[in-house]
Amino acid sequence: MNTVTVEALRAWSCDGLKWLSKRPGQVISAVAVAVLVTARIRLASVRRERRKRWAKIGKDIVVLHGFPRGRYTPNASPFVMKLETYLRLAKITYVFDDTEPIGPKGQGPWITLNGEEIADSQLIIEALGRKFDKNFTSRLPKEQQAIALAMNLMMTEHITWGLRIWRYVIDKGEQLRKCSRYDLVSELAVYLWFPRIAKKRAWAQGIGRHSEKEVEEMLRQDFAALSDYLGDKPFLMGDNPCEVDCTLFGYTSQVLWNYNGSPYGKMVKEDYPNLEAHHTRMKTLLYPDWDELSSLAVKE
Ligand SMILES: N[C@@H](CCC(=O)N[C@@H](CS)C(=O)NCC(=O)O)C(=O)O
Repeated sequence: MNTVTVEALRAWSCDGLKWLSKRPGQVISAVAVAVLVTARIRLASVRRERRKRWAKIGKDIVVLHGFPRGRYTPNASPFVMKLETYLRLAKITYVFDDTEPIGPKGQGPWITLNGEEIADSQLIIEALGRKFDKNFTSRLPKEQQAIALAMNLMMTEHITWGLRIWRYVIDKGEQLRKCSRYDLVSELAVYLWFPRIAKKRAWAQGIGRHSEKEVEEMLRQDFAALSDYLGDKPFLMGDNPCEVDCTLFGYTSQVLWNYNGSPYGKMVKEDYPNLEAHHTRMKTLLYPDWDELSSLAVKE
């Protein structure tokens, strides 16, 4: 390069820098956009790679995508617990993955099976039941099937909301953070974002319009109904566990282990001891590795 060209380049870059220094806002925005675009491209490529890996995991092996393991329970989400318990009850081979807990419908859990993604614990259980011929409820008399359906919905569409109110609105995620092992970003989300979101959603659902005491009483009625129906039977529908027992176990796992300071753990233990006994029965039957799964998070 001759001297004239070098001088021209120098003058040009000085002009450029001067031009940029007069527009700090535009420079910051351009850098921010570039960082965001790069991050999105990188994330998309990481997600593609993960999916390739999950698709190759093995024929008919379920990849269960859930939230990170809990400190006291295998999972702090009742829906993940419900699904994992079903997989164990049905003896379906699965691997647990917590790298992407939120699935294609914007919630967790979800699964990958032979490269196909399925979301929603209930739809997953139904799909697996059909595929592996493991629909336990369908073998029951119609009357019991109807009761199982109603109890399942009472838990997933009613008890869930009451528990969310306690976990996020009353307790502001404090116990959830204690019983989970989240990374810093998730911890911040639980602390700053979840309580606000949960409050809005609970209001929209309707339960958020009631007082704390009213919600507690509603949940007491739900637990009482479950306890009355269970009675002296080992499982809700009789001598053998079925899908609705997995749902109940998902919820008792939360209230008995992850809701310290709430009225619900005490309620189940003291007023509905057959629900606690059901929890222990399911845990003994299906989670011989409960301690390893839960303490795994603590030891790591
Ligand atoms: N109907 C869904 C409910 C799952 C659900 O509510 N998951 C919660 C975690 S326990 C979730 O992902 N919440 C995030 C959100 O709704 O934005 C199922 O049965 O899987």
